Amino acid sequence: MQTVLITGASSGIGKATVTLLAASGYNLVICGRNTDALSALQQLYPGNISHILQFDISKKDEVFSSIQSLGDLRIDILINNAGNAHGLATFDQADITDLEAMIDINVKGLIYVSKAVLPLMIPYGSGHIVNISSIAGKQVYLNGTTYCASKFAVEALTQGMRIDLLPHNIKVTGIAPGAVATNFSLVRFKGDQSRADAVYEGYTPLSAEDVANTILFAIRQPEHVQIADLTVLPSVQASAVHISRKV
Ligand code: 8X3
Repeated sequence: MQTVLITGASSGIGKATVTLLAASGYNLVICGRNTDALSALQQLYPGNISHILQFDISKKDEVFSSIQSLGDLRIDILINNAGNAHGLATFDQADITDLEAMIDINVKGLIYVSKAVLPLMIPYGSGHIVNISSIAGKQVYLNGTTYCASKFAVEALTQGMRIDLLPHNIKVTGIAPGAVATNFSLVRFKGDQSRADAVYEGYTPLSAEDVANTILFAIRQPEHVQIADLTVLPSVQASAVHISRKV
């Protein structure tokens, strides 16, 4: 049974991926901040979730000590899923703490987790890292400058890791979803439900399960096949800002 370590596991794309991968026969190490939600998930799939790790991805020491508690457990697949957006405003108007949070979580957090997990992958001679990016990592849009910058960084990290980890036989996949109906927008708009709902009005967005399916597709390719880069959009979305809505 292959072991998958996934961040941001307690909700959204992470939770849907845990559910799908558990049902598909993987063993999971599920990571997040919300222990109650992680424990509830483990109770649903006790045979497929061997470990729960509670840490704040933006806190370097927490990330390293938590992952080091796994000892020499082999991690076959790392899914760097945790990430979010804080605010939607022009660069001059944006709150500096929001901008820092996005860099700390989406970029530095991904670096911390990857650096902490690699010693559980490299000695075993193979591995696979899946980085969840965004359409915002492909195109910059109005009001999204620093969120987009954080996801452009994820794209660069994905490309660079693929080069640097080649001698270690580690595949690296980037998955860039467009609009996905999760609590992403609720977090971005700080709990403003009507503003969050408006993001997904008048069309069918992707579900968290749609993205989980894409992740499963990428990780269950034969050993000699590396999915480098996938952008996944709702059928009516053509770019970060072009969505055909029926209103
Ligand atoms: C989330 C998608 O378009 O809001 O990463 O940036 S978008």
